[in-house]
Amino acid sequence: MTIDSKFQFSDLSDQELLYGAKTCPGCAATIAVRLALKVLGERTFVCVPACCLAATTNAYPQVSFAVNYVVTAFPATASTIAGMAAAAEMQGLEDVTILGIAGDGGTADIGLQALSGVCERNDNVIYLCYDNEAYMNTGIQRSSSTPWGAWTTTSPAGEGERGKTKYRKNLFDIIAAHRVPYCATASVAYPMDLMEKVAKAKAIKGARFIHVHAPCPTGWGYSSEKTIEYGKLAVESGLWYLAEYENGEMKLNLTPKTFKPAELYLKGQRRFRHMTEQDYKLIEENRDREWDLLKERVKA
Ligand SMILES: Cc1ncc(C[n+]2csc(CCOP(=O)(O)OP(=O)(O)O)c2C)c(N)n1
Ligand code: SF4
Ligand SMILES: [Mg+2]
Repeated sequence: MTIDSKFQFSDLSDQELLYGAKTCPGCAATIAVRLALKVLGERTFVCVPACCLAATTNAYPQVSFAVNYVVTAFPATASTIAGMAAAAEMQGLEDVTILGIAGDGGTADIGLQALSGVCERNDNVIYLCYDNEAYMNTGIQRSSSTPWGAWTTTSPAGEGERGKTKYRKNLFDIIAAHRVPYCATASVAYPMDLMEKVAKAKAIKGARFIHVHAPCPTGWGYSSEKTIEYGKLAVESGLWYLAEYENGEMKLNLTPKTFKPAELYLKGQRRFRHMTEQDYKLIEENRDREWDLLKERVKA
């Protein structure tokens, strides 16, 4: 499945603004950030909270970001970038992009209140959430973005326990409900679509949010060369979707005619290895309910 993207390889800068990060091989978080910075360019001021990205891009005396970069407290990405945007405005810096980058825990859980404030005030920032579906940096604890049934150290699976017992929070819907100028989901497995969305966000003023699905070989339990394969399978099986909210309207960038079986995505990952046929079925039923709701909103 491909998406018609206006973003072309010829648009791609060969300038590297993120390199030397000490992430695990196959880490999608760094792929997302590297691609985003290629689009945003060197006049970008970045803020990252405690998360894998912060832990792996500051191995003293090295810093992996070749742009201005600050690390903030776990809940404070949105409030820090709000302050950075205000400072940039006071200094008359009109050619800069203020970019917050945080994990799913830092965004959907502890950072959500500050992010809601940014969206409500329509602060002039881009917020990119790389979603590896758990708190990876601290040893794989569940977040509100961890999918149903996934094993984590705080949602165990085994005798009588079936992994996470709650469905994930829909961050895209939450941010869109703030009526921000631009909000999108993306995946590292669809890099042109991801970069087109970053380019679109760059050209818009106000609060912009991009939620990037970011497979994690270490936390999900698969071998590192399969990151893009799993990213694609998530979309092809309908367990992640590519969408945009712009000018008050929701749009799907890719609608699979038929979904691949969820089992294809789930069965090779260690975090789902306890799952049964019945679990796959429940996941597909929930997927279908979610897609029905999604299609209704796109029609409206
Ligand atoms: C107030 C506070 N609570 C807990 C922590 C410990 N902590 C640091 S990073 C992290 C998890 C981050 O998860 P996520 O945002 O999903 O990023 P990831 O590690 O997955 O990249 C936690 C719990 C902290 N730094 N500050
Ligand atoms: S644990 Fe996952 S998100 Fe963290 S550095 Fe390793 S691959 Fe990347
Ligand atoms: Mg995470």
